[in-house]
Amino acid sequence: MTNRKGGLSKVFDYFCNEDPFAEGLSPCPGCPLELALRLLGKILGSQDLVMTGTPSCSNPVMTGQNVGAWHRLTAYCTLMTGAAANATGLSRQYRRSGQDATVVCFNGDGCAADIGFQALSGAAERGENFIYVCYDNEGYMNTGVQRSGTTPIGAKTATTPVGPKQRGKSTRRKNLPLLMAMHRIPYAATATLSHLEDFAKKLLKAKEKKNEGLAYIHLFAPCPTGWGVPTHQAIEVCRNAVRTNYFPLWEAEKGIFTLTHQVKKPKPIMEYTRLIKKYNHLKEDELERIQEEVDYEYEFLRHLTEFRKCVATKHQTAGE
Ligand SMILES: Cc1ncc(C[n+]2csc(CCOP(=O)(O)OP(=O)(O)O)c2C)c(N)n1
Ligand code: SF4
Repeated sequence: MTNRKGGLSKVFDYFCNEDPFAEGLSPCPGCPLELALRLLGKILGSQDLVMTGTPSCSNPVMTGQNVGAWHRLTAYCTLMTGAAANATGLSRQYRRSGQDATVVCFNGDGCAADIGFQALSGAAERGENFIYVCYDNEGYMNTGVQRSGTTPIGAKTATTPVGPKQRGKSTRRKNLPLLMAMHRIPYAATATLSHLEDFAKKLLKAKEKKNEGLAYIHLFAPCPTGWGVPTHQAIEVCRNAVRTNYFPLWEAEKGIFTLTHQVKKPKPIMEYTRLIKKYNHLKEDELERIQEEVDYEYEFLRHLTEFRKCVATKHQTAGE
């Protein structure tokens, strides 16, 4: 694969390992889940990769269907409540028996932010040695598009309908990646599928950092079926999420934040919502409210990135 200048394309440099997945997985048409899992396998390499997950859209891909496996990795699926506890057991047992293993606990946001949050937070605090990937499609998609803690304000779902008495979800989304970074784990990061190099670098960093404690990646991914996104535009939606600062790309190492992609002139939130039917009902004032949420969260994040300088200055003053 070559880029426009005839050299090796940077992004393909990261995907040199063999793809451990079979051809033709079966998420819904246009779903970026297949891309996410294939790339994860190619980037981390299948040699020591152990996947674990819970009931969700990613589950059939990991467990296979009927008697057929869809990949050649070691995989173990468990209950939503205990996802991170299960990954803890796996990674500890591999270490105890002296086997190299990169345990990746791959779950939806319903599991990560709500049903399995207690186990995830506990694993972060204890410093367990695995990678947790939250595949954030902003709802419980596998069971019919119910709202989750990461569903944003205003979004229409099966449990936050639009009608005379309700205008989609009435409360704001839980900022799960920030909550995870606040555990001051060795590594927490956001990623999405329009910025593959960024995702690849973060996966490799997570693999390295998980030897010091939990590494967490929050992967933003639209659900074409549940959000009403045209099947060819999921990646465009990811890109717009970054361009509007709806989903900024950052990483935090032990609580020190860095933006990994700077957006010079952020687009208005309308650029993001316009391709997504779950926001079709929103009027101007409702969009303004979402814009305020985005601006607040981004400003908060920006202040966190400034904190790095305070820490550096303090150390310099102390002569370190
Ligand atoms: C404790 C528990 N509650 C509810 C369910 C039913 N259930 C199965 S899959 C699923 C949706 C999971 O949503 P999420 O984790 O966000 O993953 P997605 O389907 O969106 O990929 C639910 C609620 C369950 N398996 N376990
Ligand atoms: S319901 Fe959504 S997230 Fe699940 S497989 Fe279909 S498009 Fe993907």
